[in-house]
Amino acid sequence: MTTTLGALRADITTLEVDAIVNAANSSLLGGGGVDGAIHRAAGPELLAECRRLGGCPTGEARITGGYRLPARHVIHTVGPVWRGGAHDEPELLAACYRNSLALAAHHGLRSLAFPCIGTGIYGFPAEAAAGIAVTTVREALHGSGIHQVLFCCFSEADLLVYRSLLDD
Ligand code: AR6
Repeated sequence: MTTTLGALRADITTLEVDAIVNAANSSLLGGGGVDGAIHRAAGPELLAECRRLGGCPTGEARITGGYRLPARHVIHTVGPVWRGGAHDEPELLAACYRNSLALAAHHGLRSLAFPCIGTGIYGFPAEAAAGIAVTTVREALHGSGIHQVLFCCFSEADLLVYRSLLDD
C-alpha cells in the first residue's frame, strides 16, 4: 500500500479528513492558535467531550469527535514548550506525531492532517520541528493502514520547508 504524504497551506478546520490533529495544551480545555480555531469551528460539544478526558500529558494524544468540523475526529496532542532544546523537546515533539498516528491507526482512520505542532505559542523552531514531523511520520506509517497524511501549514514559509523535505 502506498501512503501519500503531502503539504498544503490551509486553515486546518476546513479539511475533510478522518481526523485533524490539534496542538492542544495539557488541560485539553482550549486555548489560542490552532486549538482556539478548532474549538470555535467544532462548537461547544467538543469542549464538553474534552472535559471528560481529564487532560493529556505532553507528548501523548487523545481522540474526540469532530462535531461541526468536516473532519470526523479530532486527535488532541500536546507539544512541548520550547525551553532551549535541552529539555527533551525534540523527543516529546516526535512522540506527539508517533502517538497521534498510533491512535488514528487504532481507530481504523485512513486520512490525517497535522498542523505544525509546537511551533506557534510554544516556540519550537519551525524548521527543526518540520524535520522531526516528516521523519517521525515516515517511520511510524509502516503497517498503520493510514493512506494519507497532510501537513497543514498556516504560513507560506512553513509550506516551503515541508515541500522541500517531502521532495527529498
Ligand atoms: N490552521 C492550521 N494551522 C494553524 C491555524 C489554523 N487554523 N491556526 C494557527 N495555526 P499554535 P503550539 C498554526 O500556537 O505552538 C494554544 O493556546 C500556527 O501558525 O496553535 O503547539 C494551545 O492551547 C503554527 O504554525 O500551537 C496551547 O496552549 C501552528 O499552528 C498552545 O497554544 C501551531 O501553533 C500550543 O502551542
